[in-house]
Amino acid sequence: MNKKTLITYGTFDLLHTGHLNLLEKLKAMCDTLIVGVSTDEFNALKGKKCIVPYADRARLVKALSVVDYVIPETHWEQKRVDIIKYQASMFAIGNDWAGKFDDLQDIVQVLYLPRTEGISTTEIKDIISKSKDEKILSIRNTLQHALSLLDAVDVK
Ligand code: C2G
Repeated sequence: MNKKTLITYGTFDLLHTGHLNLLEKLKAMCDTLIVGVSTDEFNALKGKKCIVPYADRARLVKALSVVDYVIPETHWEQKRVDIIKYQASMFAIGNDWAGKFDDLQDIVQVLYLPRTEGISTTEIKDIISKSKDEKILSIRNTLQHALSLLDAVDVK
């Protein structure tokens, strides 16, 4: 029985369970899962600024037991070349991209899978930045309280 290869692409910044859910689903559909991880330069083209540099994002994705190979994603147009080079029979990605890669249907089965709700790299970044703002506010309040105590003390 011929081995089925599936290829997908992504940034995978701050790797989280939304990414893992997708990759686990993809691995369940194939024998070999290839993941194209967007390089930092390509992310700049996508208008994305990553927290985690490419080498670490690729290493983390490769460390997942469901991932067989990781390749760099350096430009939009490489998908067609990769699909032929790796003889992939399926291309899959989250449905936030629904319809965007239908042009590949002449050479591969194109699948869009539901995203995991309630988690995203953006939301994680927002939570971190919010907690940082809260910490700064609490330090400022503490200092203001200390200064008001000092003002209240009669300094002779
Ligand atoms: N994803 C998901 N659920 C989430 C977040 C992400 O299923 N809560 C999926 C996305 O749909 C995508 C993959 O995880 O299939 C990687 O997500 P990103 O790192 O955001 O990838 P993206 O920047 O969309 O890059 O050429 C394609 C692009 O490289 C895709």
